[in-house]
Amino acid sequence: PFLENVMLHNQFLSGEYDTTFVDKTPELFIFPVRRDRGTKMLTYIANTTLNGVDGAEKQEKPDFDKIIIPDTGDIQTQVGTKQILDERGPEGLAQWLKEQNKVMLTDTTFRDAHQSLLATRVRTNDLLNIAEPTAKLLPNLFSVEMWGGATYDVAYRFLKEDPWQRLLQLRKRMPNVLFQMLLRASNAVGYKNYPDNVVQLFVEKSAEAGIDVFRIFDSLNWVEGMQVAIDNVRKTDKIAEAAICYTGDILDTGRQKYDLDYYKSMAKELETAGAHILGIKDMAGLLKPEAAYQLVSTLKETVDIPIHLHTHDTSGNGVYAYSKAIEAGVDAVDVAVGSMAGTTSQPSAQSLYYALDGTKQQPELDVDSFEKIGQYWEGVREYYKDFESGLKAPHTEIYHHEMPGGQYSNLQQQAKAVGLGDRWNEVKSMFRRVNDMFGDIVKVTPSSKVVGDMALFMVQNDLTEETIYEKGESIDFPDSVIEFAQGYIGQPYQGFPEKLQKLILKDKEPITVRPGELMEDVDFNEMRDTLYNELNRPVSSHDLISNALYPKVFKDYEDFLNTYGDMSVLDTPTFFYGMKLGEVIEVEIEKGKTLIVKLVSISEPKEDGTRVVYFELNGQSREITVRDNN
Ligand code: 3PY
Ligand code: ZN
Repeated sequence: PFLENVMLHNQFLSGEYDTTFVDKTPELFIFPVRRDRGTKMLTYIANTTLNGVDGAEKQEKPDFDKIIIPDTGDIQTQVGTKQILDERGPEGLAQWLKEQNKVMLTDTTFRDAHQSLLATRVRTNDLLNIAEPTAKLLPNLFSVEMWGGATYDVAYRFLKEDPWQRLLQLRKRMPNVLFQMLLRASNAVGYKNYPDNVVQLFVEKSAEAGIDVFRIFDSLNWVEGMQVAIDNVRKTDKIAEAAICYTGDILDTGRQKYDLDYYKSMAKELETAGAHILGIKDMAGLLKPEAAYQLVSTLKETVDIPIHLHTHDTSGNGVYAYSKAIEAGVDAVDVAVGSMAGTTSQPSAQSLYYALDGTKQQPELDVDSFEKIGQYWEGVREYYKDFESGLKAPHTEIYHHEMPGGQYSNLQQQAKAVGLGDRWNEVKSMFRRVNDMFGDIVKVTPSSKVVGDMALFMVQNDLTEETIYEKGESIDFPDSVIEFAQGYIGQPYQGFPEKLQKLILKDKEPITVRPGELMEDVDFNEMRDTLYNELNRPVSSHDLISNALYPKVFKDYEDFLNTYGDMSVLDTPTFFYGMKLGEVIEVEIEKGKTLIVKLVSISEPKEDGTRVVYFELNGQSREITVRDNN
């Protein structure tokens, strides 16, 4: 009754309320649902058991080894970098980082590592189980990268869970270490530029929900495109880590577009733009060891702010590159827990630790703790084996195709989906060819997606560079390619190749200003009213943001919730594979409320193609009828 009173209060009905309360305690606003939660959940399990998880082929549920969560005994959570930020502010924290003699580590296991190895599919449930042990066992980390990049979209789209809940729940369990996210500047966590007030609200609410370090980059290294994001992060008193995306090869004197001077001047610009930390984002792992040494030494002389280096270990040279960067004085580097490291992911924390034995910069950490946490991840990784890229060893072709680590497994999935699985080598070579056709551009989300889309398009249609120029007038290019040529994701360094741009655009006019300048602000008040009517519940600012960023994905997620309820509570094998006959699982649907589910039997198909799936739910028989699509 109390809640109903609140809900019927005219301030709620008119939508004029402070949404912070709704943002932080969404569980208070979930009402007795029309169909009970148990039935919805059984329907999901029955459906997945018979038909497989949405979009994937049905598979027998494998027998996974039991997952071992490290025992933290009576270890208390120690204060860490989060408390330094809270006490000294972003400038104080940056100063502190610069003063450290030992290299600091960011652990990317919760974000980039699985984005790069497992197509971003790791579910919140598997993160929550290791969150507290990570906070307790690794209190000396600089930060944990756990949000942003592709995680936002994938959470809603494929995992059917709320990325904001992931952030809030992790924050509760990890109060001592800085939380870091990857922000694609004006593209936020999407693939296109959004109006400035969307970026502003996104940053404000992310900071409020627990993000401390915003690594901001522009997919074309266009500093003008980063300013709005940097300014908004600064307003929240959190850390603006503005990043340079590293592309090409400064050691290759035959390729001068991106030379040391280019990086120097961009670093200076980012410092002037308000960066607290300078990021070097080597998203494809192209930074060779000697290049790392030269780049970091030069940039250390160029800027006063600390430098944080990110790489991918695709070539196998990651630890060597880091050790040269550390020799040159880099302040922090990104690593992943060993069993989630290597190849397209970050270099292994443990490997780096041992590689630095005998040096004064060796990070201060308990390497055995990393090993224990690594054992957990080794088990969990098995759940996601269908999403592995198949890359089993160092891959030096990366120096040729330059595909970002986070894109490799995704583009491969996309290629398979359009029937180009067996022409993957061609797609990779085409990726590089397209880069050169576009004038040698920075390739990182979303510009890398444009290059990937164009490469797939060309291979699929048997087009070559020559035929593009011959037949370009009559070719309908992919939408993302047209938007890129229009300037909608920003301006590439030294401009677009004009001839190709004209072929792609035909009679469309390109823009040369920041896309945000031409876009109207989103009217969030109006959106809140519309959503309130559609969703029939109070609308949080998180809902507004998701609806502004991904309207279709967000609506599909809401539909899923209405049909099945919140399935983030399921264990991962059950979420992906359903249940086996006779199997019993426990599901904690909310704190202190656990359902015990047994799959008893499945009937033969009926004439209408449905089967009855017989369960026991807390000892009571339940029948669910679902269509068998096989
Ligand atoms: C992302 O934008 O998701 C990336 O990881 C880019 O490297
Ligand atoms: Zn990365």
